[in-house]
Amino acid sequence: MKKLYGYPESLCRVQTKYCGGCGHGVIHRMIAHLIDSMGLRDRTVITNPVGCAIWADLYFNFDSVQPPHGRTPAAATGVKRVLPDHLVICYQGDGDLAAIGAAEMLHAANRGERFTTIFVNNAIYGMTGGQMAPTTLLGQKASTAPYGRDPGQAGMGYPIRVCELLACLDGTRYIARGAVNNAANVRKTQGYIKKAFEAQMAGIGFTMVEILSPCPTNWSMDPKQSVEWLEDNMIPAFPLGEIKNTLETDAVRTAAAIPGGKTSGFDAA
Ligand SMILES: Cc1ncc(C[n+]2csc(CCOP(=O)(O)OP(=O)(O)O)c2C)c(N)n1
Ligand code: SF4
Ligand SMILES: [Mg+2]
Repeated sequence: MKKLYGYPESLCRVQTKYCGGCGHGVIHRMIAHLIDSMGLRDRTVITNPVGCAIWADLYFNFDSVQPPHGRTPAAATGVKRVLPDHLVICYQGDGDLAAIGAAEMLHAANRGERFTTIFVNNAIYGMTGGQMAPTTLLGQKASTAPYGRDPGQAGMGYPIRVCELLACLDGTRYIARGAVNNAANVRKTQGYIKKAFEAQMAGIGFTMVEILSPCPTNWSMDPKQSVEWLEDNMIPAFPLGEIKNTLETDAVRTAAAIPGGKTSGFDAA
């Protein structure tokens, strides 16, 4: 009998601390499944964020590093440079990546560092109780924006579209945005992550997959409402799809530069 679904070896068999309906758990599973299928569990290092995913080292069954808040791209840079044959994953929330760690991410991407960022955008600071993040939508309420985000209010500004921002940097090679609102999008997002991981292992430069993810607790919704809110509000503001993809050209260039090098297929899903 063909086994269609199983518990990934790259996930520990423990109960998570994530709230019901949180997207982090689904995203962990996608990553774990891909690492198993690529046979990379012994050659993977993840740099965990400060945020709700700070506990990721309890859940992933491979090596991890815990840098301070927002400093994961700097740590991932060091790990990847020392261990170039490893898969290095820089896991970040929107507060971690786009607020306190914005400079680290921008410069790591611009330098074309060869790790893969998994950017979990839930439009809020989840761990600390729902403060406004750089990705909070216009009009969206947060504990620090109780009347909704208003660009006319001092200091609030506009939601940052991180993929589009990083796509214009010459150091970036593959930038995509997915979501975990339904099975079809989970599958599509897993395809994006697969492409990014394969590109990294082929030695091609900076790759990132942003994932729109519900935070029912801080959005004050139940899990079903939070998925609907994500579909009605987040997806229009942060369009899904591949934002930048130079992999085919880069694969040819990389293969040409390595004696006996081969191009690798970047088929999604
Ligand atoms: C230097 C520093 N400043 C602030 C904090 C408090 N802090 C912890 S997590 C966090 C934001 C997390 O939000 P996000 O990155 O979006 O992750 P989420 O919990 O939403 O997944 C903040 C501000 C901290 N731990 N360290
Ligand atoms: S607070 Fe939000 S991001 Fe954190 S575990 Fe709960 S649902 Fe997930
Ligand atoms: Mg967040």
